[in-house]
Amino acid sequence: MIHHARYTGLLDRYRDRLPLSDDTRLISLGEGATPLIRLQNLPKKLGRKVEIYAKYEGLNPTGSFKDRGMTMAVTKAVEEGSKAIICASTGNTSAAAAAYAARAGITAFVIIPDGKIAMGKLAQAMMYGAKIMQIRGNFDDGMRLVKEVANHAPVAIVNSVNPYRLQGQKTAAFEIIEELGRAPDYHCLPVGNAGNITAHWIGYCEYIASPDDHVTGACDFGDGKSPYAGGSITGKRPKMLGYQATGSAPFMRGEMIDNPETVATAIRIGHPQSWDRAWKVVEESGGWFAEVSDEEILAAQRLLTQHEGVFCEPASAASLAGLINDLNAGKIEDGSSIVLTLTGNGLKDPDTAIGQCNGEMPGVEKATMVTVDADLESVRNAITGFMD
Ligand code: AN7
Repeated sequence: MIHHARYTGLLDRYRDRLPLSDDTRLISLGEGATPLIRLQNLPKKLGRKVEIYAKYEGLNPTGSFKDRGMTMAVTKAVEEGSKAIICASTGNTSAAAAAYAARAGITAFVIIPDGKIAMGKLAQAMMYGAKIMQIRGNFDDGMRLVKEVANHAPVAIVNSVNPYRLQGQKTAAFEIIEELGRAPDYHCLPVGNAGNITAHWIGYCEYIASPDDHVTGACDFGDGKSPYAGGSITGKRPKMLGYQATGSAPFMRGEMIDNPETVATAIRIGHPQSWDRAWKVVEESGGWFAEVSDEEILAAQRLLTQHEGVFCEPASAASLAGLINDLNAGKIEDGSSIVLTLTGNGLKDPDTAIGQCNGEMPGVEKATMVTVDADLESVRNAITGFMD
């Protein structure tokens, strides 16, 4: 007999640890179960004896980690009778909201910053059929408007202020623990609204009972201890490292900022929605926040593609850029295991990718590409040319 266990998404997989009942209609696209890729070349290149794993969230159905939270949030919105959802977004949330709304047969309204969203994400929102409002403003303006509008219209907010989003996103930590048999020593993430770093910590705290538990009551962010806390295994939880782009680094400045800028448009956010929670995560886990420059972000994106064959979007590369800085600064000891969350797929932002390789970027070699006639002779000559 053929053994078959069809994977049907993270809600079904982690049903016992999520706010679902047996008869809830699941709105799913088979999200989750993303690869945890051990980096083979970069640790050597960096000259360090550390284990680095990349959790490649860009392989979710709409190409980012947002699908984990959106399957949960849209499932609950539909269960509660909503016919429409709304979000503000730097791009990935809008793509995910649009896709899951289409799947559910409801309407998605999305508010995006005019001109500051990567092309792949805009293409997705359009194709999935969202009602798109481009605002002359940034993500933070959009977020303010979404909260105001939701008071006046019968729409469910699916930004990460919706608690179901973080419930879905915490499952990434479950998958990592199950694959490694324990938590890593360090977990590195890019930080925008700080929902994802918070969700990962919730996941780690629920799944791992810590023996030296100064964090009893962790995941209690003031709204009561998690009903899913219990601990499937005993062990250490990771130190959580949150990296921001220098021009969009309110956690480093210690206050909200009004005009965030960065090449990593996904994290061009000055007023993070999970401010207090993220501070608590970093403090409880013994981790830290740090900032990385746009140049470091782009260099890290190239390192991952050219030395590991892993293509993530710029915001995601902030996690590697920050890790490299912290390794070089001696903040992470040899023998450590480290997980990087690569939050989004490199295909989301083709303009930035091509811009890195068209010869216009200082210090970066132009992509090796020639245009030749469609005959054998020309192609043979081109190959000979490349070999020299
Ligand atoms: C690729 O889509 O906020 O710290 O509106 O798309 O949980 O906000 C995107 C965020 C990191 C930051 N990497 O995560 C949006 C949005 C990518 C992202 C983040 C985002 P949070």
